[in-house]
Amino acid sequence: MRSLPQTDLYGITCEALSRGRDNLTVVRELLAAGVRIIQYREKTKTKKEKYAECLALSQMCREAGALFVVNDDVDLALLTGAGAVHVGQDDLPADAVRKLVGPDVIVGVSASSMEEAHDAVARGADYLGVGPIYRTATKEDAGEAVGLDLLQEIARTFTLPLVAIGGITPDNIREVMRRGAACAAMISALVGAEDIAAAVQAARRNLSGDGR
Ligand code: 3NM
Repeated sequence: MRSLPQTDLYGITCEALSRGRDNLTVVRELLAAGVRIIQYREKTKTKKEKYAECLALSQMCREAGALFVVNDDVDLALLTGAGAVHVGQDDLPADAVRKLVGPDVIVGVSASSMEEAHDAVARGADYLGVGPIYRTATKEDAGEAVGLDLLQEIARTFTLPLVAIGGITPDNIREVMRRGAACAAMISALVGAEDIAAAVQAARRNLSGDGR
């Protein structure tokens, strides 16, 4: 079945923010901490490097029962048996991606406005990444924060799952989920944490209401 796993956290790689740890080490820690969606996102590596990392990460995720998502590179997603591919507004549109990946791979699309959400849904996206919810320095061209109100409006308009992204931390995740996100994507708050397992636990403590 082609659907996003029901889970709270969506971890995304960024080796430059990982405190000297490599992506394999970081993903191993995320999986051990119970994160069940891992997106491979690296903007500066060569295709060859990305291919080798995706092969290893895809297998690690499969063994852990986690969904492996490749950002942007549809070819890498197909070649490494990823369960999902995520594309932004400057990448191939979802209907074109679908032609390449077939019916079984999940296609996620980034949306930062109602118009982009409508377009992605019309083109058959399986989930939307909505953001940046809060201001973030992690993505240079992320633009101004779109905020929780847009997230809530999109959640009320569509039935597909929403992955909130941008500036999300263990401290603000509860509010993000309350406004209609199916799960919360984090880069710096997870891969940049000194203790990754502690960051995952802190997010889950907050979500369960024990953190305050
Ligand atoms: N996409 P952090 S914001 C990769 O708004 C990405 O679509 C965004 O990093 C979007 O969790 C973003 O460190 C960066 O803020 C998220």
